[in-house]
Amino acid sequence: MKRSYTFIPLFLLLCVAIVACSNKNKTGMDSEDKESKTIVNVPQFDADSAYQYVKAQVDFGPRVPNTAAHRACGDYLAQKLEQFGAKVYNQQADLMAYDGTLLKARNIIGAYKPETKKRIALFSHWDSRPWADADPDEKNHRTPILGANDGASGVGVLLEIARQIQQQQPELGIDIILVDAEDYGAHQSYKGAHKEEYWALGAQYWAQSPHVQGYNVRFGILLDMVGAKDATFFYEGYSEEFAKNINRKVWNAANDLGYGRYFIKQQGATVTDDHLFVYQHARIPTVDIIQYSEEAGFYENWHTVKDDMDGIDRNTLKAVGQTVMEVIYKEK
Ligand code: AHN
Ligand code: ZN
Repeated sequence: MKRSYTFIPLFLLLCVAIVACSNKNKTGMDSEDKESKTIVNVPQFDADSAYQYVKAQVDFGPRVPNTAAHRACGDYLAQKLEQFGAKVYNQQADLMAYDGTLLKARNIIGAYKPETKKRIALFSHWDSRPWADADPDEKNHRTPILGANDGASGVGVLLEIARQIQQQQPELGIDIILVDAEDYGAHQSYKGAHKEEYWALGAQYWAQSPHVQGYNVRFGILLDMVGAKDATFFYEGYSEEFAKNINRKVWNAANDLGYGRYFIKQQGATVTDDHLFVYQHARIPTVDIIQYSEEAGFYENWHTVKDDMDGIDRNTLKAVGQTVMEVIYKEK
């Protein structure tokens, strides 16, 4: 008699377990999860959130190296990456500009899953240009720019991606690399040679001495001027040369998501930008998502005093942010 009391609950438990298992098999969830690894839920990029991160940077004023606004914004960016759970590295360096000015530069790196070998790097420059030397009004040619699109837009998208990563980690390790002193290239009026190496000083420094020894990643994606209304992004020339397959990967992802009106599958300009030096010095194949059109060239308010928040459109931030998330979460 005593034995039957223990036998009955055990028998019932076994029945429940069998039913549970057979139900799971009927839904197909078990086998699907194991067999087709391409099924990943990519989180939804929040464009309102990204917009706020763009605005927060612009609210500091022009982020020109050696200014208080630049220092304060650098602290803000490092603090946000920290808050979003990244391991944060600060690279401080004195970098010589084309005119001999020593720039107190700071690259800010936020690393997710720092111990993982399989990695992707996402880049954007966080400084803004010291002069609006492409402004239609010559009186503005010595005025620093707000760089809402040229600078803050890419960083705003990356901060939102950092926030998303904290909530749901992709399989690969992700490095968010905010480079400084991209936009200190020679003033338009400069009479000397206009060298490529005058641009992207922070990226050149990082690529020659990365934040960790033996650093390597599969590929990189650079965001530059990714916030303007109706922006178009073409295959950039150096990206085609050094990272053609990554260009296809990103543009295919964008088109699959329905962002084909932004991501045009045709070659556009060749642009001296951070990704060139990342490839040259660190051999990391990196593509540049940068606004360009055959009719208008770069962003219409590029290097003018009008590169402010009025030019920032949430729809473009969404197209770029969701596309980058699609790429990084689907990578195995
Ligand atoms: C040149 O004008 C050669 N390169 C521009 C790179 C850049 C500046 N991107 C944003 N601002
Ligand atoms: Zn610029």
